[in-house]
Amino acid sequence: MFQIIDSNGKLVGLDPNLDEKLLKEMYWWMVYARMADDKALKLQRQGRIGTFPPTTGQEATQVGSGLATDKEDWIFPAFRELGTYLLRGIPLEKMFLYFMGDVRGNIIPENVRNLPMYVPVSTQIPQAVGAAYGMKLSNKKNAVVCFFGDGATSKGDFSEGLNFAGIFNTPNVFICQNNQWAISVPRKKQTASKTIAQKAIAYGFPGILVDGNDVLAMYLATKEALERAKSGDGPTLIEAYTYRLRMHTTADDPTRYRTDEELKEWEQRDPITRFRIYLESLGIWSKEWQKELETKAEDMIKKAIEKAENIEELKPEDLFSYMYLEMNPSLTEQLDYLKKMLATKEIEENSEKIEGGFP
Ligand SMILES: Cc1ncc(C[n+]2csc(CCOP(=O)(O)OP(=O)(O)O)c2C)c(N)n1
Ligand SMILES: [Mg+2]
Repeated sequence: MFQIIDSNGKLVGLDPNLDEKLLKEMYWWMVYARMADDKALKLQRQGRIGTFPPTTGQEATQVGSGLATDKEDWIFPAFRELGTYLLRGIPLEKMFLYFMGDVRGNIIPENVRNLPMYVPVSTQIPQAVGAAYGMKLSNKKNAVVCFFGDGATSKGDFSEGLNFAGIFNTPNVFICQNNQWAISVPRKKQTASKTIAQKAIAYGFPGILVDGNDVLAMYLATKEALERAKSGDGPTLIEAYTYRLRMHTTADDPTRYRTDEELKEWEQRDPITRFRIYLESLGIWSKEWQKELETKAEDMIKKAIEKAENIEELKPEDLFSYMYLEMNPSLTEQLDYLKKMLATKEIEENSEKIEGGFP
């Protein structure tokens, strides 16, 4: 397994000699994503957002790979990539809106090349391959990073997508966040292969098993895979070996299917703690800086909640607003019908208030 720093924050691989600014940025995004995740869980428990899939424990996978991308690259996500979303420039209030069930959470800023979340497991994979093939045909020098979980690898879309990518040598980087569980199904019930990374061999391109809790290893592995993709050398599969420290979603109770010992073991490998220790050994981390980051994150999270909770309410007509740029005749007819219905309802509501009005 490719690793640069171990669970104790000790350098075990080649020193990548990354500049201090980048190291600090890595730490910041991980702290921000963890704190946003904490807050989202609380908001769900207070009934202020709906069902939500926490990312705690997987920050290094998401931040390391995300920071290796260029603005021009595209991201096809699953639904557990909060860290990548934030660092690519999607405001946190969008995430809150999404989990409040507000469609505007899915509207990605124009300059951000991230697709909205894909909840249907694995469906993003063939689409990410198609997009990359299109880029190849039009001689674009960018790449498509596609995220999915260990559970996604047993679906047909995974095989079809990776097979196509291998044959057509598409500029794809596939990142499997192997967090050991697909809801209550353990990784060993997903595939009989020893690793997920090795599946790449059968599709005819490289696969690499990476410590997904090591932000430096994830950064370097993704950077190299992106360089391969952009220089025409084709796809790479990265298996990010990590762990979901919390529940699958807020509707799940993991104590019903996994042990305390397992959880405790993985808590020892926390991606943020180990990176903090490493940064401290370089003289980059201090208590004061930590406080500074936490204050900044708290403030940003507070503002994001305020924005999401105070957004103008959607009107029933907005059901039609976001699917097509121009509506087709059948939808126009349906919208007219809805408007008439709403108008009638208004008349009925008013009539109840008028003495002698229709009951
Ligand atoms: C096609 C499809 N089948 C089933 C589900 C229900 N479902 C949601 S997440 C999930 C497990 C996904 O596991 P994994 O791919 O490992 O991702 P993780 O949740 O661990 O991040 C399932 C079965 C779904 N969303 N889509
Ligand atoms: Mg999983």
